[in-house]
Amino acid sequence: MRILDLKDPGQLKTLSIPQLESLAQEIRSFLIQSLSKTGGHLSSNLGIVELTLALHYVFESPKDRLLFDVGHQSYVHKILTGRAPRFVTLRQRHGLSGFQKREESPHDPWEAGHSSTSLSAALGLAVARDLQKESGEVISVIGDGALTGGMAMEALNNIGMRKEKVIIVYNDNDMSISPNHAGFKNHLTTLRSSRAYRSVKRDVKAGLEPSPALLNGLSSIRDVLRDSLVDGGLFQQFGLDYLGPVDGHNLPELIRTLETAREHHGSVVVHVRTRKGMGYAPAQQDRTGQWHGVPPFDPATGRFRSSGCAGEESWSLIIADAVSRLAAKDPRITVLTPAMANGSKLLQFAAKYPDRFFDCGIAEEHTVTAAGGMAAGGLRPFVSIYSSFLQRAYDQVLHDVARQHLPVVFGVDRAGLVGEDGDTHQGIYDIAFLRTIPDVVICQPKDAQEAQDLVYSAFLHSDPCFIRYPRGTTAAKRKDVLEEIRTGTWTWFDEGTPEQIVITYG
Ligand SMILES: Cc1ncc(C[n+]2csc(CCOP(=O)(O)OP(=O)(O)O)c2C)c(N)n1
Repeated sequence: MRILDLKDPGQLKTLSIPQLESLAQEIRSFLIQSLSKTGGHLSSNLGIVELTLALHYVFESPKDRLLFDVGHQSYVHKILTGRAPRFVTLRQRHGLSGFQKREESPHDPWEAGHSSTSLSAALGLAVARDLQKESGEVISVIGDGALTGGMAMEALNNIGMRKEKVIIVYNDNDMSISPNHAGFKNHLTTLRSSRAYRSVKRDVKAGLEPSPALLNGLSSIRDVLRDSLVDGGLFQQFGLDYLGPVDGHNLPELIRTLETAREHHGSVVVHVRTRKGMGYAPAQQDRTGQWHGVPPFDPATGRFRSSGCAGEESWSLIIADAVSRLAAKDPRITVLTPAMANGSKLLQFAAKYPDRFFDCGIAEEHTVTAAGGMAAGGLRPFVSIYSSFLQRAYDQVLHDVARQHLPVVFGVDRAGLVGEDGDTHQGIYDIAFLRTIPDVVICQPKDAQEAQDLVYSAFLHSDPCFIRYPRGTTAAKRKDVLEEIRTGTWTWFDEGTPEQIVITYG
């Protein structure tokens, strides 16, 4: 089957497993070729090819509603729902969105861009279905990164106590953008060594003679016990039934398990283990997150085609560097990020000061309040956060930080227009909502020197301070010395004519 001929996911139903497997490989090649020209979210989509095929094979979209949390991993879904020919326009003006979009297709029942919303939305859709006596499954595909978001936890808690059926497909690849620093991973290890698990294991062992055959059997009994006690533990504590873990690249196993979930009465979690970047070596080996969202690249060598200008450096790097330099002299400085260490160029700081670096997961609210706590305890936290994601933490900025006059410095990254990620990611609201909060400073540098001077000045300030800076690069002209910029001061650039005055910032 040619990728460009795929019009409707119903076409998959007649395919055999080997045909589906070969289609999976064709989809991977298509993704690599296409994204090498346009850029986009490569790794997450390579990892979810078989899972998306299995979902469309088992369920009937659009009657059954498929929600992809964040939506950055919905490319395979787009291909299977007739949108492959539009991939040349991916993430361009009037082109194919990089996320699910309701106006783009009846197969997109929900849209996002910000993380951890799909479970709440799925519950809402399930309630609407049941109250209006409609049919169809509601299925949310959510990654281990997105599951670190507080909203997802709130939704799990609520779904677990409701009668409306939601199928939760937990796409576990151990990675957020970069490795997932969430307690989830540890949850598995902790439970594995928990007293309950160890005592069941001991009891099973004690009742059996240790012959090799029995020991093999014992391991599978142990695995079953482990899976029920361990992997599903978290979900079962929320009152949810659990299936898995399933190999996310094994189509027959995936199909069987999803069919069981479809026939299951009540909400159920299907735990799927996938490999981010599967099938393309540079992406599959990446642990830093640079293959999560890529610019155009050479598929043969895996080299990114540079989009930067000579003699320029990224705003994020200039800011992160300045924080790092100040941290060398001031041990009170800590850095927090809600899962954006790579994008905000914090990896060097993390390596240099591991005890003072906090990747809090995709948890903006928690990040801001944790920084508030650090400030109340005498530290000088720097919260690096994308403008668009700071929207999530308005109340934490207002209630937890600003109201208490806590000296938290915010690096508001990707402020202004961001381009390809589209409307969900534009950094265009922060000025409006931060201005409603008393006693905070909002500023924006005009060049690299001013950027590092503003970082220096912000740490001298005793109230919250927000330094906005855009995506992209600026001329790499900065001195070694950092100087204070006082609020209420300005620079004249052009005397001009007395009738015309332009006042601006940044
Ligand atoms: C509120 C919010 N914070 C941060 C992001 C940036 N972001 C996009 S995808 C992603 C990682 C998602 O990880 P996971 O859910 O495990 O999916 P994977 O890419 O690993 O398949 C992050 C942090 C976002 N989209 N929304």
